[in-house]
Amino acid sequence: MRRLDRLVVPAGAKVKLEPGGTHLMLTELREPLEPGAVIELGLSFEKSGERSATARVRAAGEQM
Ligand SMILES: [Cu+2]
Repeated sequence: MRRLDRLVVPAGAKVKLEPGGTHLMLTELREPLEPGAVIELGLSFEKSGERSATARVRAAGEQM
């Protein structure tokens, strides 16, 4: 795994974030995440500003 400081998303394109590929890794959490919970993520884009997205927490190794 290699940390990216930025992820380039060309205009009009989609980038899929998923386990085993490019993914988000949440670190330094204030509390543990419970599988099945839905969390809100704050995303910061260079040109389109702040956005939010939701994600369902999956157990490690859980199939998509
Ligand atoms: Cu990772």
